[in-house]
Amino acid sequence: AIGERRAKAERMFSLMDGFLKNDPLTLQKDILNHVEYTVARSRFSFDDFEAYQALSHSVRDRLIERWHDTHVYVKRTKPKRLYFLSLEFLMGRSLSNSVINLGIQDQYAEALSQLGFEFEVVAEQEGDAALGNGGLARLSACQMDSLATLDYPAWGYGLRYEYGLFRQIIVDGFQHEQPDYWLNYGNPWEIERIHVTYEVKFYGTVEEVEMNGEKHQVWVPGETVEAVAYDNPIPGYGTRNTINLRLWAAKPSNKFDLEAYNTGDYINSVVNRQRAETISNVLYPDDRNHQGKELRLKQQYFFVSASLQDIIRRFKEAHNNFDELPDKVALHLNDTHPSLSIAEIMRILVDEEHLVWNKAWDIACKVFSFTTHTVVAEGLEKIPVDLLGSLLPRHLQILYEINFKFMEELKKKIGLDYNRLSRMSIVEEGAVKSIRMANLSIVGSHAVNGVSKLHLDTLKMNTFKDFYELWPEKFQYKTNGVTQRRWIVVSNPSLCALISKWLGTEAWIRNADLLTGLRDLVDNTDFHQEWKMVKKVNKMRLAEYIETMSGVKVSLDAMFDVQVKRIHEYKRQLLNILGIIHRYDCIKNMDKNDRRKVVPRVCIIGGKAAPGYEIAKKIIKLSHAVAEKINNDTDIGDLLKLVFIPDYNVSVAELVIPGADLSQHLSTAGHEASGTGSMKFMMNGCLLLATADGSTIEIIEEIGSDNLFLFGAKVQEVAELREKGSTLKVPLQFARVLRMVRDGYFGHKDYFESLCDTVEIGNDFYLLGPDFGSYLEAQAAADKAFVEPEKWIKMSILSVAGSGRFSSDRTIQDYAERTWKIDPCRCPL
Ligand code: 9GP
Repeated sequence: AIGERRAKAERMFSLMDGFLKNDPLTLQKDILNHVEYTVARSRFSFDDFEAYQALSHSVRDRLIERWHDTHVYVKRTKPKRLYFLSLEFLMGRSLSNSVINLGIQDQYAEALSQLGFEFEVVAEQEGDAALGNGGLARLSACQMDSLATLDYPAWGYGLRYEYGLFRQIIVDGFQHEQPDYWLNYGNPWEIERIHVTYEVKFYGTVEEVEMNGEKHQVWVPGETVEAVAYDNPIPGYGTRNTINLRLWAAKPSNKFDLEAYNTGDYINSVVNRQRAETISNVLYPDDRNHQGKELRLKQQYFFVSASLQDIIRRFKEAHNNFDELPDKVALHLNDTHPSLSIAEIMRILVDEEHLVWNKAWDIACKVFSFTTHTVVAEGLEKIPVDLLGSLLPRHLQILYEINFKFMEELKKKIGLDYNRLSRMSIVEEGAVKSIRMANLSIVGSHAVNGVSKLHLDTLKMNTFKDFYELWPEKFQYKTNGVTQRRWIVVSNPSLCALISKWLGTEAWIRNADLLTGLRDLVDNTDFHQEWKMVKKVNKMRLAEYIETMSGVKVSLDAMFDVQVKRIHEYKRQLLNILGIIHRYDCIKNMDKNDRRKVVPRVCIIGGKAAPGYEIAKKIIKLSHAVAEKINNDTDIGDLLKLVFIPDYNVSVAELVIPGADLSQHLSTAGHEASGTGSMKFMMNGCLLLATADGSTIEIIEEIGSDNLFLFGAKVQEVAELREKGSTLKVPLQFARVLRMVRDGYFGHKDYFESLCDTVEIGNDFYLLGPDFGSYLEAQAAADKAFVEPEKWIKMSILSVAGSGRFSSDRTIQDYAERTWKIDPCRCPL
């Protein structure tokens, strides 16, 4: 039989032309073939979008080849594997990133140009895959890129939402949400795996049965849905390794509801089956509040169940003993969204594989690790027990059992300290009895990670203090990072070329620490000239975009000052807008002479507000109202402009970030777990104006406080300031600009009243008033530096030079070595 198999394999191999070739001529042929046979258009007549479709299919062929090789190699070498479980991945576009990582961008550009197309124009045809909300989701995408590049044997698991994050459209300055049915035009980057399906069960009852004289709990489900796998190959850079992001879609199960069919209720039974698909329909658009929604819980379990079935099946193919699971499998919980995995793995091991509880629990605790992305306890997920018990009755029993055993252990350690016991319990008693997902994740994981040093300190001292005191060794931090492949190579090709030219190598693309080499060039005036040109090119690109989007013409000589991120009170976009009003007010009151000294600014704000977050929506409206006033004031001219960039997403970020001179990160100290936008901006030579929050503290360690503009209360001062309440002193300028808004200077007097109330003395939780003075000082320092171009350029170079530490490669390597204990597994060329 082996001989037969080998003969067959040899024959197959002889039928192949070997691996796909990457010379421009072959690529042209491939593109044309895909135009004709995949897109089914005539190869003599196709447009940019059809060219994009054909091109991406030809790239996909190459990805699949490497994906297969990686898969086969990993299967053969059997290393310990990482499975990264995340309900959100904000991938953005794939084309440019893929051809760059495959190392065939130039060949494709040439191939397309010979066919009469331009690569950049064709690449613009791609829509964003927005299967996530904000920081957490984009971080997952960066980490996938790093896992592949560093050759780790890893897979991501998530959900294939049919509607990604809503599209933001602005009508009269108000945010409206439109569904993002991103699959409308097909998705060439995914591979539907019709043969990889699992049944996922919901509802029903638990029955006790006796087997071999022992009692067993058997879950008799009330509804079954099918999970179908969609694979998304993720190529590494400078390696053949291409890993997999497996996303699940819900389909009606093939099990027929015979009774319904027999009673002749055919239409209703089809409609009921169709309901199954709603599970993976839509991404929840709120980035931190998911409390108590049945569909959300269904999504979580659906993705957890399908992923674990898949992982366990793969493990069992190669092993016949669960003792080996912790040596072969690491399961990472990206926030609490996948934390039901802990109960699910216990159900599988105990109910299905018949392991004894303690053994199963020991295995579970060894395989799971957990990262939290939140700061405040109120932001942590809780699931009402009633909801969980009805949807997943067996899991509720398991969760109670986990908690019971944990509480017994705890009592032995801390005695009958009931307050502490109740704080640490997985089950929260109270008006709505709930399961605390963070407590579950901590109890069931061997490592709990914060996303910056400061974040970990906050977790240790406040949020998870009780747990830290119990298990100090579990708590670690891995400061976030972003991938330089996406955030320099793809989004800023001119800077990429400049860095490679002056460092004399492209090795920094795989090893961002090499960027420190730029420090040696900080005084080189030739280098400065080229640096300046790069920024100018990117500013031109951004200015064109702004004009197309908003009709506002902006001057390239102005400082481009950007704040783009989700709109949240704690991120303090309102502080920025009030600062802009102050600037406007000052200019209006200046004479001609003083106006000559003003540094012209283009203030750019962008970001989405969760659809139900009223105050955030008012902030968006205020920025439009202020923009209208300022931009139409001919007396001010180019001295100040304000633009709101609608529908901020990954591909818009790729355009905005390289063009920014200054970027603002204004969170009240202690509220941003890490922040990753700042890292992208610094990688692009943009200076930061920031509070000492999240990973900014580590950015300061790296580039020095002289190379950014720091302001605001420190984290240790925040509580004291809050305690002062209505006795707090705020600068007169703050009271003045707030009054302008209240008095209707920008219209909509009544509408903005409640927004102004949130920052009035005594009510100002995020401390805009107390921080306003130092904010204005930092802004003044930025103006001063901007008019000394040499100084500004040096600061800009040093920012990029110090950004290597904030590469997601560093983060991932740290996780791999200290938490997951996995080794690279590099597929031979
Ligand atoms: O708010 C945090 C942000 O500070 C952090 O950088 C990011 C990645 O760790 O996660 C964000 N959290 C979320 O997006 C949702 O909690």
